Amino acid sequence: MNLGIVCPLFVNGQQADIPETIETSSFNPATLMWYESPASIWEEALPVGNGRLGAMVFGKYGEERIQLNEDTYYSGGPYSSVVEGGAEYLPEIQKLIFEGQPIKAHKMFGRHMMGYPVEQMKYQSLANLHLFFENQEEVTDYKRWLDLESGVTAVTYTANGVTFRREVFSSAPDQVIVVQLTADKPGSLSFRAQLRGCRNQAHSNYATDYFRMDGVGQDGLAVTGKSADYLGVEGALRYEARLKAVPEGGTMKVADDYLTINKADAVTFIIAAATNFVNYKDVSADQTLRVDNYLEQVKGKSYAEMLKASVKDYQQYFKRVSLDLPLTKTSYLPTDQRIAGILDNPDPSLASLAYNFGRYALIGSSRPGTQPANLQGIWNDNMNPNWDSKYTTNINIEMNYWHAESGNLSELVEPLTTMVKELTDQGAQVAEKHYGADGWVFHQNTDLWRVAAPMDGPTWGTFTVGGAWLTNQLYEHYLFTQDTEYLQELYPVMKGAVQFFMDFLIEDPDGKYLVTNPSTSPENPPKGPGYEYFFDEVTGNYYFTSICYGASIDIQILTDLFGYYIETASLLEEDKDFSIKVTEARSRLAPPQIGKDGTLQEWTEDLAQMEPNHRHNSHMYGLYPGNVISVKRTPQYIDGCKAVLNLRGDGASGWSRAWKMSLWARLYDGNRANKIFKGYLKEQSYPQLFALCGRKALQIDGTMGVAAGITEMILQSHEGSIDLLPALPDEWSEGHFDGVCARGGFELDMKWENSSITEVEVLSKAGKTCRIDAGGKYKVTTEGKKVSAKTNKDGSLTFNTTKGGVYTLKRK
Ligand code: FUC
Repeated sequence: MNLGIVCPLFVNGQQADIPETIETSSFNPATLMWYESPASIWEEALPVGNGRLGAMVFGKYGEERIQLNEDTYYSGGPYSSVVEGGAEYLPEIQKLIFEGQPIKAHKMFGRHMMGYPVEQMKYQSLANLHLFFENQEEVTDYKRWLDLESGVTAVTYTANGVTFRREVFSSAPDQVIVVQLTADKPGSLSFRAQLRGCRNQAHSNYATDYFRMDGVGQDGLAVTGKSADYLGVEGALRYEARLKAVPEGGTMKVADDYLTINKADAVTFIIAAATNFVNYKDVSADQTLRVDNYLEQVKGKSYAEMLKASVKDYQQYFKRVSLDLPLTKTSYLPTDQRIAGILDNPDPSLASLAYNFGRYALIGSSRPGTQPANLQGIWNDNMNPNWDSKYTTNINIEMNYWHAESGNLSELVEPLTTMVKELTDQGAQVAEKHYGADGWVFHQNTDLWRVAAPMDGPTWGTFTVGGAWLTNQLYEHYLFTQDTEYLQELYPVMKGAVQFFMDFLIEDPDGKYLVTNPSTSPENPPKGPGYEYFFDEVTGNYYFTSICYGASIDIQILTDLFGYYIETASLLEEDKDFSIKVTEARSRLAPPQIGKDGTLQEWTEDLAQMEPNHRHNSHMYGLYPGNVISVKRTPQYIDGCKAVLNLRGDGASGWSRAWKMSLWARLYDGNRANKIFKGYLKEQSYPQLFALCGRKALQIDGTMGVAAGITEMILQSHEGSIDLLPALPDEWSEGHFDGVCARGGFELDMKWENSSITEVEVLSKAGKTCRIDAGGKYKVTTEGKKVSAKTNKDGSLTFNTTKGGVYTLKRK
């Protein structure tokens, strides 16, 4: 079978076109996505991104569309959602909840404790580049692909005897998107280009944005505009996207807002874009000057030079890790066919591709200095995107970063760290004004402007642990890197998060435990006394309420947070007295409980499920991504966890399934995790492996979460040791995983055959003691010399390491 793919490979840094076949098989199905037809909808287009600038490339003939994003282009401007006076209602709300009157409590919370505006700003599409080619109604030999080795997407086809090719990438070093058009016959490139702004759709009542499309000189196009006013927040962003064309041969003309190329041999487009955003409080930059500077910096650079720089930069991240799983014949099919056939045709290597794409998506949407990856990373073509394409933190944004540390992409967590630090600003005001508490608190939604108050309504907005969860997530950065300077930087964030809960926690009605109140187990209505779907006279709508006290997720998140805080305060020798109080409070947090039905309770009270197969797995936080429940340390809860997961089922939204993969992996059931993965591919994945949420929303959390799940199936490190192949599916019987990271500052290269480890190489980045369970007996050496290793009761090995040392484990 000759695939006829002309795939961009890089040999010694040089791009080379090499036709690949399954026989020669240097085309790697774990890093190449390819298709035989263009994207028919935006959700099928192929993404490129440099953390700040994103593009979705349709790969169409006749009329090509390249949709563009800039990561700060949100509606509105600096604003606050803090509302004065809510704190005085808190005791009454708490009382109502303890007395079993959730609907009254819900209404009171809704009227007095919500932030305003009650929703957030939206991330919007910047522009679209359209290319109009004549005589391209029919084409042959069509292929488009995304090469994860280089970060370049391309399309090629033949029309009227000429083979055309376009390549697109988003360069981090040059901060521009580059498009190159070529043809195999000189003088064949004739087309018109237009850069179009995006108008807010009519149903957005609050939108008063504007944009202009213009030609620029003899070789350019521009779109300039202002962000939308929204929910009473004035659009304070100004933006500019500019395209500069560099043709080879032929002629070029700019008239009105079209750029026309006639009979060129090749054309390079450079697209620069910027807004006036400086930070969440400051929009004083000059977007035009920024664009001028970006274009000035690439002046005179050839396409090949820009490509080489971009690929080199991208590969410093991507090449750190490689995962290979068994290839089958199916692995060589176009990616959409591989996905469509996954339930019938074994193709373990598709998991490698999904893993690699999860890393690709993070490299493309979160770089030091950019915004963190939002619900859609940075890719969004809609002026009213699903859930505003912002930051939802009752699962989604945390999930975006689950694979970052193990996936050797530690630096890419920086935007999240910065966001959390910035959230403490309004977060401290919300703590004081809404709760009368010290420290800082953040709920379930935020946007570019870092609002922190309860949002969307009490059913969602009573989630007080969004900031605590994010803080735990950032602590993982320390666990993986052992970077104490980072811990020092994080300490005020951790302390502030703990301070809030030390004030907010309250004794439960029996005076036994400390609990949160109000609380919610995200978006899941309990069934129990007082819990009904109810009619609200104010809005005229039916609602359900999830308001309660002591949702298990809160307690588990706080168990981790307080534990991490106590360890950190001791390590950094800070706040001894406060730390003692936190230790006491931690010991009084309600423990995990098994309910009457044998499941792990979702609430401190043993309430039933209104929706047993709800997509959120909130009370499983402690099993994953948290570290409260584990097979080895708390076996008494494991049957209850399995019962929850069986009740939830293996379906639901993309991110829900991704989460279940990791949960089953932590329960050591790799085959179940693999089954869920395949169902995810089939039902909740777009053809380029972006995840779906439900029926049609593209959401990137599932994409990232799946990469984390695949990792947990092959390597875990939350039990105080590095556990290899803890949940390996039967189908993944052979493989290697190189460059993967574990807690304690270790980086591993591992290889397995017949589902058993054959060889492991451990790089110790922090010089810590290494405890590792590779399943069997191993000889440890470093630089050819034997290392003395202790065999523990559970069969794992412990040996000392030095910083920078490489240790080889060979099966005895
Ligand atoms: C959570 C989920 C929804 C969606 C939204 C962005 O609230 O419950 O399914 O993913 O985030």
